[in-house]
Amino acid sequence: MSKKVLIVMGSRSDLPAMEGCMKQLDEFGMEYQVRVLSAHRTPEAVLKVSSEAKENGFGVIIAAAGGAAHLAGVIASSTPLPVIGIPIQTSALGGMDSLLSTVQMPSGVPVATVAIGKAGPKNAAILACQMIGIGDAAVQQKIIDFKKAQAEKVLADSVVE
Ligand code: RP5
Repeated sequence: MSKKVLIVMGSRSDLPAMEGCMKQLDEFGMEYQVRVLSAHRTPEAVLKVSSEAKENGFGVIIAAAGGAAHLAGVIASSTPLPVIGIPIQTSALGGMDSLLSTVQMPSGVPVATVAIGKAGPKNAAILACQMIGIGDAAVQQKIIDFKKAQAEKVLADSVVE
């Protein structure tokens, strides 16, 4: 059975930004669970969910937060699973705050950080499937098909007149 993806976001206010992530996982037919938990408001709950994620059948964790975005890093501290961090765009600082606090992890605790803005959540979903696809040929085939279709779409519209 394929491993699931665990999505954790810091607030319900992150949900609209995260729709592209869920949509992409749906398109791959990937099973996932979504939790709203905060590194600052509910730290014990974050650590419980992340430390139990592997035994609960998850293969990758996607963590999205904005501002002082410590969520992905805290999750990465407490699981052997790969963690993908999504820096949520903020009104105060445009998401540079989220990006730097997600990406600048200390040595030994990596977080694979994707872009601020629309591409980030979608790419997090694709990257999660690529990771799970290493050990699951059916999932990897979906990535191969996706990339082929994407390239064909670009090539079909490559002449600008
Ligand atoms: C972060 O603070 C959340 O991930 C969210 O992006 C930001 C604002 O949260 P709310 O005040 O809207 O709940 O922890």
